[in-house]
Amino acid sequence: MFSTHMLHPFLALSPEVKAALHQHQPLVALESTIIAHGMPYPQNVETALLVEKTVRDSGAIPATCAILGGKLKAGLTPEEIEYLGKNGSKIPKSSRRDLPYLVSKQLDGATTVASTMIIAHLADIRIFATGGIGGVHRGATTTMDISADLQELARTPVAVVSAGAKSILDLGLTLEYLETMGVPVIGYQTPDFPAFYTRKSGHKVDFQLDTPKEIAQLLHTKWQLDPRGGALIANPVPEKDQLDADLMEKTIAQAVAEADKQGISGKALTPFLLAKMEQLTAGRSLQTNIALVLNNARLAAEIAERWTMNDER
Ligand code: PSU
Ligand code: MN
Repeated sequence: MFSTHMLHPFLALSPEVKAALHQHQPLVALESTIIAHGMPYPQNVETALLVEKTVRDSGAIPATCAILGGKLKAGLTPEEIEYLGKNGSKIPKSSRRDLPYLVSKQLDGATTVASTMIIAHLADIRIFATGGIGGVHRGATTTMDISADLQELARTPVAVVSAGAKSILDLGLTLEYLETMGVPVIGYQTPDFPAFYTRKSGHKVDFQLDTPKEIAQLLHTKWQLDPRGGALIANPVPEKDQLDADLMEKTIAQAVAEADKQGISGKALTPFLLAKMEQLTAGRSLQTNIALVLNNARLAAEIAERWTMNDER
């Protein structure tokens, strides 16, 4: 029997991802904005390949997503990952609103959490691992800068495993927004919403679950109740890789002030802040970033495995 993902005109699955779907093997979607805009070359490519390896070692098949030549790709070759990483900011960062243009013009794009969720959904992949999601920016009460990632979590049925979100964002408002949009926020083995570089943000999650099995059960139940919308699985950075909270707060304030001074806004803001943070911490934030992405890849693979075991498709 063929599912709809075989028929979508703009979707291009790698042979490995296609085979995994047919054989009902666990799959984990991965994004590419983190490659092209979230980390410097060559660490971005090394990390992307290591994330894929981690997913495999944990028993699932990785499906790194991007737009290449106007195709919505799920599953990239190492050469394609190298291409995205090497060209970095020359590859447009692409969220939901960018897809029609890039696809109709047959261009390339690095996918954010939002657009990776869209591709994952078309490909019938339910679990997605990243570093941090976009959210409500500090100062959003006047700038209205709210990441399209949050709307996507409200409408597209994919579960996103992240280390929370960076406090370059207003995490309180981000959680309020998710509540309004009906998105469950699950803490993995923690009652705290993590702040990316640190295990705690001062905010709580809605629910704590302690095993991949329980998370998979919650997702099944959620999608039986209502097939729309995703969930956010918050997986704190490992203790040993955590950065000092006070130092990070100072650094973030400095980065945000610098963005303000230079008038950076719109889709350029998040990449600007990420690069600034790395510069201000002399690369230490990058090490933490890599560690937490790998940690998320592992958990996502474990959830995907449980998900596939009781998948009634
Ligand atoms: N936050 C990070 N690292 C990232 C991003 C966010 O810590 O790489 C990227 C993700 O791809 C996310 C996007 O989906 O930035 C959000 O951008 P915006 O705020 O413009 O929606
Ligand atoms: Mn924005």
